Amino acid sequence: MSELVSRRKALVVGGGLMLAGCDKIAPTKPARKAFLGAEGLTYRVNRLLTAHDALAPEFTGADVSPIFRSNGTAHPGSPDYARLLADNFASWRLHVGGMVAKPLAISLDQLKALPQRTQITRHDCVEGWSAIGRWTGPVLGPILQFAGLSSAARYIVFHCYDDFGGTAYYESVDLVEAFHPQTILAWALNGQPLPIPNGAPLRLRVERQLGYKQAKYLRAIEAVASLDQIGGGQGGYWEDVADYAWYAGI
Ligand SMILES: Nc1nc2c(c(=O)[nH]1)N[C@H]1C(S)=C(S)[C@@H](COP(=O)(O)O)O[C@H]1N2
Ligand SMILES: [Mo]
Repeated sequence: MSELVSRRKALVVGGGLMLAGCDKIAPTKPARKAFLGAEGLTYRVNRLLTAHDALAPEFTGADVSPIFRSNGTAHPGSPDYARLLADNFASWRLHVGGMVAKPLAISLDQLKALPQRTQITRHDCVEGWSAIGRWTGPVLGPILQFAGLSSAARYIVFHCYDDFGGTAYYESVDLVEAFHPQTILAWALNGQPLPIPNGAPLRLRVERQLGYKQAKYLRAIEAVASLDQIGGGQGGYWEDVADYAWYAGI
């Protein structure tokens, strides 16, 4: 943090000096404000990416598991989900809200029209099984930026369609994971639309994290400054009910 402050100061001084040289040809104040605003955002996003950029291992097509088993919910039981399924998710929307300037409601077709990433990764469940799958979908970071993520947001919460005994499944990650290049919203597994047991129509893949973070049946994404008011306050369904660690890497 202190390094961040001192580097910011250095940049402010640098910007000031540079602009001081241009005093005679341009009004300095508005230019300086614009420069610092854009630089501040880019710098912070860059800092998040470069300080925590380790990639999860990726595999080849030959490594893909013949069967990718299902765990937890295999079919959300709610009438809402049944209705979405009935029209093959044509009326499904991913809501992006909370601390964003431009809340979004994105259709499956719109998600598929974005630049896609495909990655073959290993899923590790804490219950003691693993499977390798090929996942395809848009990278999450640009979607958050497009929605105008507030600079006061600290966590991204994923709300799901399924529940256990009336408690909805949810998960959350910090901005380092949210903007990681392998964090995608997957609509395909092994080249096919997600099967219902694996989270149709859309699930999170946050590849440096364990199985329970890979939220299935996505309904909404919410940017928040604190997790205190979400669910039981521990950042996820299993974190709330079974003391799973909020951040436990593979
Ligand atoms: N919405 C939702 N997401 C979920 C779960 C769930 O029950 N509901 N189970 C989690 C757990 S513990 C694991 S291991 C993986 C399982 O994903 P799979 O069913 O595709 O194997 O999904 C995770 N995401
Ligand atoms: Mo799991």
